[in-house]
Amino acid sequence: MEAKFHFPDPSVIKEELINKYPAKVAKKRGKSIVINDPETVPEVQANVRTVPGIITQRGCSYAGCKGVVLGPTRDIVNIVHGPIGCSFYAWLTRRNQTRPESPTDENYITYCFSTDMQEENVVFGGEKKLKVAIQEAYDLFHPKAIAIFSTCPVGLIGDDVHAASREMKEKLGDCNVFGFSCEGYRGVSQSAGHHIANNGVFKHMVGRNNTAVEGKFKLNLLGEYNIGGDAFEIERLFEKCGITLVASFSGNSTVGAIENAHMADLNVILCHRSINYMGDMMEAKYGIPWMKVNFVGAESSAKSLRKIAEYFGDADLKARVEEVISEEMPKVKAIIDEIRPRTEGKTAMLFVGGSRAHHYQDLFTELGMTTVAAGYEFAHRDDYEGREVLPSIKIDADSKNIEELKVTADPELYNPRKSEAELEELKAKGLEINGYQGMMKQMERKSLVIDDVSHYESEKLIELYKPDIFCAGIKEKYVVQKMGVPLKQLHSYDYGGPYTGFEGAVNFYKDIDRMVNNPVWKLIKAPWEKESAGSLEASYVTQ
Ligand code: CFM
Repeated sequence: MEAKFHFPDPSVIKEELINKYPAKVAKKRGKSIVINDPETVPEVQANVRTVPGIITQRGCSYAGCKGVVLGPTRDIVNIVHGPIGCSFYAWLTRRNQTRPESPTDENYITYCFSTDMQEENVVFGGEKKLKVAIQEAYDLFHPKAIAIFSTCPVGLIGDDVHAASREMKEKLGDCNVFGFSCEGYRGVSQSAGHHIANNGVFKHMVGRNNTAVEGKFKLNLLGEYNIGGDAFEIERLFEKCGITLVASFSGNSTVGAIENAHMADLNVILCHRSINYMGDMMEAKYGIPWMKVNFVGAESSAKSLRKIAEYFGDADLKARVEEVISEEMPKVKAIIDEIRPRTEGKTAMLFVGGSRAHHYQDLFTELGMTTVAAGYEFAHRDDYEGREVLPSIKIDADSKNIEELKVTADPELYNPRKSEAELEELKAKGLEINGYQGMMKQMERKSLVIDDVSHYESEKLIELYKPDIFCAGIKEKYVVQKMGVPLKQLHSYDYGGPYTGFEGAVNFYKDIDRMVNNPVWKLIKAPWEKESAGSLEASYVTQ
């Protein structure tokens, strides 16, 4: 397909992005800014430390562990061991929704639990305070599980959150207490926290309940955190198709479901970056294959449902999936026909965490828009180039910091759900079994792929391409909008969503239409359009 957008010479753009940096920095950033070629995907430098002084979009390891992976499970009491700020900023800030089965069911998501570490605890140790906090939470709520999250000072002073958790677990008897060494500095980004969280959830939760689950087609949904209700829409589709969702990791999920997850026959992975470890470990221990799916985009949702039906290889399920798709698609098509003439040919840039910068390109394609530049904050090379590059990824000191669990087949529970031959057959049918192609093969030639984009680079990109929409987060939103370009938050969805499945696609089309066709943006003069552009301006208060 011919690109609708006429790409400017990307090497000139790349030069513009880095030429103001000191030579050493320019050299380093140059490796993370690549010109895409979907046929021969170039190597992207990813998952390396951000250059000090550069304004990054990234967060910390604690954010990835507590906020991202464990946070959305409603009946775990998540205690943050550390000063209050870390807890406060992880409290309800991700819009992950949950739906308890009854009004009396446990739901701690709205709470903010912290040990509120003070100077005294930093100097003399915080374990005593932590144990008191665990006891207090237990006495108040009697939860099934309490998880402890370490913030930076905890690692610095050497509090042993694991020993404290073990001691309290034994003392309490009917409450699963476990800790995470997910101090903010554990890795170069949130990504380290995802891995630490996967290890802990696998060790302390999965496999604790061997009760068989009823249902013919049983799967787990991995890497779906129910932001803006995304998981609800996927659950609706599964239910319509007759697919049984055993556990979701971890949007709209519960401790009980996760403990029972190994009874499923398939893991489908949405966000590869945050949870691929869980897929691999469950495959090794229980023989459950995983498959990459994408429920962002109407076409992708249809494709993913078909892949699931193909995996189970059941004629009735395949027929039911086709029925559901033909029930759902007409309303999507009707909206697309109305909106697409207004969005066709427009351009988008996406700079988000570790998977949405890829997935949301499908929705823009459905709107006839071109993604001119995209990148992840903290993904690894496999999320860009595809999992086939995994063996060639160099393990550096930062990644060595994070434990790689040695997982072997469970002597009793290991049961390969598909034989090698069956898996090969499914792969031949185009199912990405235990695989992920990454973002770049789907992007146009000459588009830019940028890892850990800096604030300066984003401003330059906007100035040079003047995209019709920029997708990022709250930190970027108002700066970008002051430049006359609407910004769609793809972390929190602003106040919108869900954006998954068919209903979600319709929501997204409408929101994007409203944003890119709003005349208000033309009334704003971007800094470089003002007369004084070029001279340095500053405002300060004088007496
Ligand atoms: Fe996965 Fe996520 Fe994302 Fe992510 Fe995140 Fe997120 Fe994200 Mo914000 S788990 S990598 S660590 S899809 S919180 S729900 S939106 S950066 S692109």
